[in-house]
Amino acid sequence: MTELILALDVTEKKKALALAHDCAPHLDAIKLGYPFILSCGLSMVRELEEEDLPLIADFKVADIPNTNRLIVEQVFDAGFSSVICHGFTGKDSIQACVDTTSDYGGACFVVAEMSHPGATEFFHGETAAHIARLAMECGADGIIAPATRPDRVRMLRDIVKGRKILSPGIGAQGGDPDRVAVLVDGIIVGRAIYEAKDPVAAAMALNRFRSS
Ligand code: 3DU
Repeated sequence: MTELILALDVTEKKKALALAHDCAPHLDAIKLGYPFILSCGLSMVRELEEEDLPLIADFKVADIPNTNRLIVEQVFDAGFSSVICHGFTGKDSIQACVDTTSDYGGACFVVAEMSHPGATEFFHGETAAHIARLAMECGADGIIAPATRPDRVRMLRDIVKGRKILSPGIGAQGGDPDRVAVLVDGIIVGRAIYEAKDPVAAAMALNRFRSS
């Protein structure tokens, strides 16, 4: 089963809530990040809880361990069920995110390699593999890996055996769901759904991977 996760990077409150509501039956989770939270407010997390879907906080937490802990506490107190943190900060910072997450019974995902072209300057090759290994050592629930590079996802899969890979980059960034969905546990899709003429139809079309 490959989950479908909507990246709700919509900055207009009414539109965001309507999109989430209409697409919800075809989704497994909703990912919220800075665009939505900074424009609409953290209190929106409680409003979105009505959709009865897990909410993932994509704040790419990347600070010293103590600050990471304080951030992750705020994330779970706000009503999220998962958090995404960066891994380049090193083992102690990842561990702080994982430990705080487990205090709340949530899930923590670590960005191993990003999906955009510039990612190859730093987040690539052995560095990404190293981050993925650290994430596993720290007890993270999984990693984020790029749908734009299925070969890299395949390589990272060997490291994160038994845990999850969530993968953004499908559609607007050029990733092909037919190539990636079989390799991962969840695809994260934003613009290909929320900018579509018919977002519900777009979500339904991507929903077909849930049985693959
Ligand atoms: O390109 P889309 O519109 O489908 O959005 C992808 C989402 O996933 C967006 O929220 C972005 O911030 C997030 N993301 C990546 O695209 C790539 C990463 O490596 C990590 C997160």
